[in-house]
Amino acid sequence: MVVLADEALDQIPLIRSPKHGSNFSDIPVVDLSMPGSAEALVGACEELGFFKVVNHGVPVELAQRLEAEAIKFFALPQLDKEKSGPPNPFGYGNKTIGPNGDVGWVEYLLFAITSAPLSYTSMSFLEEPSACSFRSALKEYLLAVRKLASDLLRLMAEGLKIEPRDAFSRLVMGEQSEGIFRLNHYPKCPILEKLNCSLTGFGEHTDPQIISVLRSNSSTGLQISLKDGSWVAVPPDQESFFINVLTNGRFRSVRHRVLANGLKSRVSMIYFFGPPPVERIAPLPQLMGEGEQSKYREFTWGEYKKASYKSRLSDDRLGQFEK
Ligand code: GA4
Repeated sequence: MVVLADEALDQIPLIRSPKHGSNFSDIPVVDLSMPGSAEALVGACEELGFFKVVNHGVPVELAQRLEAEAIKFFALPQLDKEKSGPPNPFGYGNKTIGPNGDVGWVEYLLFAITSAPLSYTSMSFLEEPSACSFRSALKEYLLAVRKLASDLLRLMAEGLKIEPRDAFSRLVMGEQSEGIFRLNHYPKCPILEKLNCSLTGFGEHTDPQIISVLRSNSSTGLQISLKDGSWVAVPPDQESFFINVLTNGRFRSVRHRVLANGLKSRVSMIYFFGPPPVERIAPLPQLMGEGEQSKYREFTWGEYKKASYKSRLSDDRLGQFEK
């Protein structure tokens, strides 16, 4: 066992993997400017549940502006940041993830997002007049990414030949739909340089929502798990978005984690799109084969979310709804 002489690190699992794990060059890429992008998107969802989007129409500057604001916030004295926490579940969090004992080498801001009209949970630091540039960067970014998610969900319906074309997008764009936005900062950790391992930044998990849109700076760290259970590193690309999708069993939601290698800090921003709490989660009849039964008993997003918050990050959250 490796013992780190830093109390703050004691609780965080170390992962014995080479610092710069092998890069995975086969991440499916969906180019929104190309004909056939709907089919490419469906293929990627079936195969991996994870893909990269290019030519997405979101100006790179929007993400860069928000990233710069986030860096300013995370550079504040710890006590100032903590005025916006602890997350219950929204607010500023440091090392603790969720309510059930998960920890990681990460600090973050979690916002609840309502879609129509767009609004987000307030936090103590956002009330300051000096947070005006943060607020405007956040709003513009959320609006642009919301449009991207809606385009992707329409394209998915097109690729699956589902009518109406907004069958998926309306689930997550309505007044009652529940979005979450997460700004993560994985700080440098110089002590790791000497060890041939990484710290868990964000432990392995699947996202409970329907679609998540991730953008990070150019630091490595994100890994996904392939069907054979092996972990591969996703090469960072600050100009693209990485998409994680879940739809009722036909598409899988990819298991992923973030490692903090200690050398360079990583900043990521993820917008998670969920439906309204009363929405029933069930396979679309159009996607079921003849005589095929759903593997799961019926449940609402509200019930699923409640169960999620009782779980640990790495738990199989769908398992308890199996028939
Ligand atoms: C994983 C995906 C999102 O980051 C998140 C996470 C949430 C949290 O950080 O509060 C959860 C986690 C996530 C699933 C299980 C529960 C809830 C932490 C946790 C242990 C914001 C989300 O919606 O679910």
